[in-house]
Parts: sequence; structure tokens; C-alpha cells
Amino acid sequence: MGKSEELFERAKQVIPGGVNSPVRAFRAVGGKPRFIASAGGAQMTDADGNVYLDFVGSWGPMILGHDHPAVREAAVKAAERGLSFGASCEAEVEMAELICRSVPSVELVRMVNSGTEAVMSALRAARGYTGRDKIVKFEGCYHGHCDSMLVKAGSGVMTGGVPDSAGVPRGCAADTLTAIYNDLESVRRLFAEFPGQIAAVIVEPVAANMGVVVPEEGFLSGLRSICTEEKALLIFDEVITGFRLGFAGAQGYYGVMPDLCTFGKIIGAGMPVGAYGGRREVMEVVAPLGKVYQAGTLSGNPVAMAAGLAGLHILKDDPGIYERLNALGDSFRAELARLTEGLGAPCQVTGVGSLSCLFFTKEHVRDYASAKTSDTEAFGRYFRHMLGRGIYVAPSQFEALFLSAAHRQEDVDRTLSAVEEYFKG
Ligand code: HOZ
Repeated sequence: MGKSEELFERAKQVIPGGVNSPVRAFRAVGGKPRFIASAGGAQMTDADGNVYLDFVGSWGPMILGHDHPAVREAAVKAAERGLSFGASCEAEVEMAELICRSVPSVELVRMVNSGTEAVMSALRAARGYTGRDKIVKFEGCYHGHCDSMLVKAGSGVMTGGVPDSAGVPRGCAADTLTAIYNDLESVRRLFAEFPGQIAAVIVEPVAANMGVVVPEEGFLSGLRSICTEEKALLIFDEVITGFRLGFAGAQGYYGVMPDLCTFGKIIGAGMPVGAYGGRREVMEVVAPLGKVYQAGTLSGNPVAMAAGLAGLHILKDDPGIYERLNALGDSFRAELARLTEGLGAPCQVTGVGSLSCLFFTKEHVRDYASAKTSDTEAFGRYFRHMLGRGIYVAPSQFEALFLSAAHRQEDVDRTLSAVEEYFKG
């Protein structure tokens, strides 16, 4: 038995399913999870010494690659000054200033510890500001695991076939209304059905938790218009797209301004961080300015802030990073599409910038229903083939493939060869 397998057996005795997050269990793709011992650049090494080309990147934040020296150094230096203060520090002010200067819709921002926390808090702020209870989300979009968002959710809940989690109180779910991604009519219908009751529409501006589904022309701007007309707030969940599509996130990329937005681990360069922010008038409802309570001892943690600031400054100071990364994404998708089409593989390639997806369906994927037409058994076979070739893609059809600045053309070429080998059998 290898070390990963041994660790998994031990883990199963003391951790539910042997994992601290369900997608890691590899249940949807078969095989045993790899336990990672270290990572650097575009590679990860498991406990048995196997090296993988990594296309997960800790689910997005490792946009500079693993173990970037400047990020590591900043984190180590900060750790030498103390791990946690439970009081304010300079780095959190710098972080907030950087976000407010760089993300067009953000005038005030509050640090939290994860994307889930950011979403939960943004929803509370939206409800506090509007005095309304209902929230519209989209089928297949995943916004973390707070109760009200585990309704027709993507990511692990979609992968595990339980899009509506048990344990969510009926009353909580009743205030969550679901619309269809890329379908403005489905949103208008909900506003017509619940006039004056909808606090906010929350959306992943690029849906990246049901595979990658890009917003069609007019979808995001249409949501903006509907929310403005209905005096509801528009929330962009930028946990995946923030600081990834560009330094101004999806809102900068598509030129549509939300009222509130959420960020995740990328602003901590992989450390456990999240944030929510937006228009000053809305964010002023948050305590201690307003009556919406939200708090956290670890929020604005000095080590996480230092690591995050180091990573964000590298991205900000070299806009060429996004140009190169997005160009690599474009050429990767073009090559992958050419290859799979040429081989007659029943697949299609989606994505934008450094986010990509190979869907195992011929159907044009534009929403949850079409994403669900994917052949997940075939995806599992493909996943195992890639892993066997030392290529680590997300262990689920319904996740994204993340490129980082550490990936090179030869990594992409090697990946395409492995894909070709898979389809040629
Ligand atoms: N889709 C999740 C990240 N946005 C997967 C990560 C996890 O659940 O562990």
C-alpha cells in the first residue's frame, strides 16, 4: 500500500469520508485521492513522491503557481511578527485600499476567512439594506456552503448528486429562488411572482462550478438592468473570477458593475481569506456602522494579508501576466477543440481567460440542464487516464481547469498529447 492510500485509510477512521472537502474524495471519478506533500510552480508532489502537473491550483488562488518565492517570503516575515492579533493591523488597511482602488464597484470592503463567509455576509448585508428576504441564485452556481445557497447548487453538491443538501431548514431554502443561467426571462418571472420581496440576485459572472459556463452576450448587463429596475441588489460572486480574469475581475472584464461582490482565497494567495465589498451606501449597513452584524477573530489575519498583498502586487505591477495567461488559455482551448473535433470525440470545450472545461457532451452547454447532459462515467475514465500520465485535473466534470502563470507551452503540449492518447484509446 502506498503512502497516500495508507493516509486515506487512516483519515477515514477520523474524518468523514476521509476528506475535509467532499470533491477531494475522488468518488465521482473512481480511484483513491492523492495526499499532497508539497507543491512548487505548476507541479504538486504526492506523499509517494509522484509528481503531477497541476490544473487545479488549490481551486484558483495559485494564479502565480505554487510556492512563489515573494509570497512565501512575505508570509514567513509576517509570521515572525505574530500569527494572529485579534486586533487591527496595517496590512489589512493596505489590502482594503488595494481592493478599493482596483475593483471598480468596491468603495468599502470587509475581510473574512473564506468565500463561503463572504457570500453569507454579503447576502445578510443585501437583506439588511433592502429590508427584503428573498434571494435569486442560478441553478448550478455554487456560492459556498451556507444554508441558503445549498439549493440547486453546483460543485461537490452537483457532483455528488445532491444539489439540495439535507440539513437546510425548509424556511431558509424557501427564501432562495432559483433561475436559469443565461436566461433573463427566468429572472424576470421571479420578480413578477415575488414583487418587492427580492433583496438580491447573486451570480457567478462566469459559472465555474458546473464546469465552466460563460455568460452569453447581454446576460450580465441584463441582470444589471433588471436589478436596477426592481431596486434589488446585484451580487457578483467573484471567488473564482476575481483577480483572475484580470485585476478588476469579471466586472472589469465584462464592464458590468454589481452592487456587492465577493472574493475568496486568491486575495490571500491561497491562505484562508475572503472578502465582500461594494457600494459605500450598501456596505455602511455593516456593523459597527450599521445594524447588520458580522464579525471574525481571524478576519484580516496578518499572515494571510501579507501573503495576499505580495501576490496581488505581483499581478498588479505586471499586467503582462494576464495577457500571457489569457492568451495561453485561448490557445489551449482552441487546440483542445481542434483535437477533440478532429478525433470525433463527443465533447466540447468551454471557458474564458485562464478558466477552461472539457465537457463530455455534444450538447451546447449554456446552463445547468445542458451541463448535466455530460457523460460523467466517461469523464471519470478520462480523469484516471490523465492522472496516470501525471496530470492532475479537477476530480469532477463540474469544476474548472485552472491555468497559472507557472504553466508553460510545453505543459499545455504535454496535456494535449495525453488527451489525444485518451481519445485514440
Ligand atoms: N468548487 C469548489 C471550489 N470553488 C471546489 C473545492 C472544494 O469544494 O473543496
